[in-house]
Amino acid sequence: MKRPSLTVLFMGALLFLAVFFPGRNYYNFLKNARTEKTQTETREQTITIGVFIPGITSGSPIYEMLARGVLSAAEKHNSDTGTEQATVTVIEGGYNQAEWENKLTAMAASGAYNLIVSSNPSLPDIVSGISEKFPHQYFMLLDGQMSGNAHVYALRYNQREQAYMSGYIAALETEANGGVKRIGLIAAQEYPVMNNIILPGYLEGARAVNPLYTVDFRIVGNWYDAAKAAELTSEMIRSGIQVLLCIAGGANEGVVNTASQLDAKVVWFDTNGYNIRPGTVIGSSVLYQDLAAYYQVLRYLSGTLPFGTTEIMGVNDGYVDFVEIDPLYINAVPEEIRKKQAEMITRIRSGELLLPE
Ligand code: RBF
Repeated sequence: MKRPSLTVLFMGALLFLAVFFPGRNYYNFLKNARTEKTQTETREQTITIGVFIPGITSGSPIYEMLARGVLSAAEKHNSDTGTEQATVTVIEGGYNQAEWENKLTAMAASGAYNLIVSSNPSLPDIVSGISEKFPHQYFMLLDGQMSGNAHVYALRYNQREQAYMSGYIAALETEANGGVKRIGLIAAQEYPVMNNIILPGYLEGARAVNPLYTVDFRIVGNWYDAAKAAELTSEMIRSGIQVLLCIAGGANEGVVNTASQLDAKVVWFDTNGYNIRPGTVIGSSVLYQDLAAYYQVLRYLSGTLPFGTTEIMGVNDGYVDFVEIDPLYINAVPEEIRKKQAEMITRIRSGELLLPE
């Protein structure tokens, strides 16, 4: 009888194994091992970033910039590395501020995020408690201040400069029309940065034009009630105010609509607002929070973010600005006023006018 060749014996053995041990055969084993390896590698390589919006993104320029900046940084990182390594999830905390701590705690407790990014001056207090419970969680807090925690990086803006530039243009415009030496500020709520930096900076800017200026400061009570903001605006305009600064998120709409109906002017804060109502918006004192989020997230992704510190960014760092190069600004504001505003900005840039926080 002819002896079976070695190859035939080997094939027979494989067939036997495949038929009688289907779940354990070598091919399945290899396939599983490969899948497991891929999953492990993916798990190790993915960098998950959770963005917590303390409020609602839409209508709040500072949050729109935050989300945009983080998403762009992840895209840039992924395209540079040719991977899908960085992923971003945006979670809105909503307008009920009492719920923010629980929502943020849930994000940290889930362990799903290598980094949690958020923004506003109330976050440091909330995060210091959460950080004690989840000491391995890393945070990036923009528009806030928190130093000395090795898992938290913070960045805030020089809002004395931002508010000063707003007060200056508001007073220049009011002066040009004559009338009461009073400008308006409509804020959604009171908070330390508002009361101790923005309001005094706005007044300081106006008083640099004329020391007799005062500010009529009114509070909406939340970041969304445009009808209430409209009511406050019309009261203020009827009392003689011609220019108002609004810092009220979604409620700003009520200020702009009413001002344009009653022929008053608005100074916009945080983003370029000239196109929101051309001719009514006569100033835009901006923060480049989109750039801040973008660059700081890229720094995080490259492992160079200085956790444990707060960085303060102002006009001369390129993060605070007053938008002058915009046809809508040029159309809305007489040259005489634009010239004076430009001179003041030049004094800040040259260091002649120092406005440290
Ligand atoms: N700014 C917004 O534009 N929208 C908001 O919903 C919003 N919510 C805030 C909630 C709290 C508790 C605090 C302290 C600030 C909030 N801000 C909000 C203001 C924001 O941090 C910043 O001061 C202003 O945008 C001016 O730059």
